[in-house]
Amino acid sequence: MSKPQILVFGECDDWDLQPLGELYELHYVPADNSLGHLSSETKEAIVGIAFRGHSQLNAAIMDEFPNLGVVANYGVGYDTIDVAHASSRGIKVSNTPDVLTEDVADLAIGLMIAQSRGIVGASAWVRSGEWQQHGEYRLGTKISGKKAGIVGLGRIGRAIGERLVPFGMDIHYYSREEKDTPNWTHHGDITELAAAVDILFVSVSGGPTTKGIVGKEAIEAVGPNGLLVNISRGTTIDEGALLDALESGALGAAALDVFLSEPNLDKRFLALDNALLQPHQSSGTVDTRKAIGALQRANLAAYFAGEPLVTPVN
Ligand code: 8YV
Repeated sequence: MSKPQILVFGECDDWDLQPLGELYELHYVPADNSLGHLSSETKEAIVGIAFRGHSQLNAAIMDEFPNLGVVANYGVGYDTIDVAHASSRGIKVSNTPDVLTEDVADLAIGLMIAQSRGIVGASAWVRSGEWQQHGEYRLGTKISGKKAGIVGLGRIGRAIGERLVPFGMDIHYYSREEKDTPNWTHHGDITELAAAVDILFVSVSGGPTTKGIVGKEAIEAVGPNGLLVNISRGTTIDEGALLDALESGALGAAALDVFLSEPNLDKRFLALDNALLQPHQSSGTVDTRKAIGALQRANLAAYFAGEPLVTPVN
């Protein structure tokens, strides 16, 4: 029997391509996301998409494939996929929750410590010989015992909170509804949360409902001695207001893994010495990336076996 034909959209590690190729006939999308190289026969034959990355998988792209039945996303966030359109066409969509929660939360904690203690700049201080020439590096900010706020208490937000407990931190969070927590303080307003804490973590999922949810007022409420950590999506913060506040000192510091127009981030970020910048790598460990790929394949396998998806989105 011939293999089902699927489109590999975005980069794919060899350890994922190999098992995918055993089960499916693979077609590829080049880096510019163009589809012009695919003949109309191929487009008709494609029944699934293994999707990865942060470009748009919109209605127009889906409609190039009349027999598309499944989109298996590599990642927990599916803000770039038009799920409503997929549902309207009966296309099933899956994501990869849980398997990356720990890595993302680990990086959030790493960013907090690295930025508060100047770890990246201090390393450069040693390498450049400035330690010998000028002595001690600038002093950092203590984090243990401080107040931390988490915007969004889903899987990742909760995992961040759990990691903050051993630091003796007083934990506050924003979510629409109050959640069951070990004495963490709920706020129904993000600016109020930001004003109550020293460090603000942003961990809501992306998409239209959270666009700019952390606005100018909230950013400024974190304050000149505060730290803002974003491991969610660039869209969740008003990026212009964030840049203004970092430039003026209205916000003390930021540690950011995500940006609005990544990887072509706003050049203003590059001139800031109070911003620690990361290349959207919070799930970027070999262990976790292999687990994400395995879950993506498990969803494809379930679809082609006629079974319910393992981690369905719609
Ligand atoms: C992806 C992510 O795994 O899961 C998500 O939503 O943002 C990432 O951790 C990564 O970007 C691969 O595309």
